Amino acid sequence: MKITKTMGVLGTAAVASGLLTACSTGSGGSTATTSAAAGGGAAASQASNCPLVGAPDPGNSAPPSGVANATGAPKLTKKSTYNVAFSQNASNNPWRLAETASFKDEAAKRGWKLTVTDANNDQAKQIQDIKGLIAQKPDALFIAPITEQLGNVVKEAGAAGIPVFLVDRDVDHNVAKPGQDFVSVMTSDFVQEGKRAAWAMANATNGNAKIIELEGTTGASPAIDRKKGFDDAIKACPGMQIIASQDGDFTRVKGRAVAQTLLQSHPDATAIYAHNDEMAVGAIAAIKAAGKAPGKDIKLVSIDGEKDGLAAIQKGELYTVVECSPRFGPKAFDTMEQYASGQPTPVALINSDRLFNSENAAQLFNTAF
Ligand code: GYE
Repeated sequence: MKITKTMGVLGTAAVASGLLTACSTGSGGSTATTSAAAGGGAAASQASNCPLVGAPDPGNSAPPSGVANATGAPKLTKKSTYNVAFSQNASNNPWRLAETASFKDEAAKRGWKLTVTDANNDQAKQIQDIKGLIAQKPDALFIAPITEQLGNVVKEAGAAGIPVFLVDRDVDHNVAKPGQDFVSVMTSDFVQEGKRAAWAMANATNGNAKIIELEGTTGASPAIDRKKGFDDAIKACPGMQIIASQDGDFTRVKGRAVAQTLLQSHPDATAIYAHNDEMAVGAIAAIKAAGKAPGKDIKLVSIDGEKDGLAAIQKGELYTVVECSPRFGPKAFDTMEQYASGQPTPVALINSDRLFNSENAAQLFNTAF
């Protein structure tokens, strides 16, 4: 949890750089955020003792301040074209595919050479992938670390003189130091995503919910922080409790299997908080298989903003999705060029994200991935 704290402080910085919105999905950015999830509302707040009910969307976290710039990381020489590499941790969901596509599109647009490896959701393979990429000596290395435990191999890349940029997940800063062992880390504010999800869940349930939580991959920073943000936020609501919480590995198949088991052992459950849309879509199938109605008997909230998530909102099965944009290509390469040109480069950059609900899911469907 030290990492989380560090990110909280560092995270305050990067939005101010002006680069940060580059990764948001299109021009909508944070402005597409709505003031309240569909349903809920002020009238509902009278019925429950939960301050989140009827409150406005907490939105994105405040623009960061006081983020250090990278000073001790390997230098990057400015060139007219670059040879870069991206270590992707998996290709098992639309989010990962959209992220890889964003890197490939952006490299093609700039005429850069890009090598992509896919660790197939396997930490040992990702470590080998990264070692292989280090041996190829790319100008810069982009890594989407599967868990926070990848600090050692990140450090190894830095020690080999390669500037490393972390995207979408973080590593343990006690092992690999931002601005030294790697240049910077770019993510959404996952704690804030968890808070927004809790707010949406409170409004979906009028502040009374027995919640099953489907966690992302154990040890992955979004899983740690989405849990923290949600769990902290619902403490204000005595009627909301997490009755079971288990790793669904960010996948549809596992999300469905875990939801099925937990719905059986907790027939009193009234809500599911899934750390990503894939697990929510899996859970919707499990709810139906259990003879219950998603969106009615069991309220669902999740995070990401994939097309299947927005489609589920339109069917009334999923209440709210907090966006987490996977489109890192432009921001990652802009940050790298900023660094190559010798300009101050923040060690942490935080995205702004939107919120999808029944009021905007149809309209924004084409902006989803
Ligand atoms: O939410 C999930 C993916 O690291 C932010 O990982 C990312 C998460 C994203 O597998 O769908």
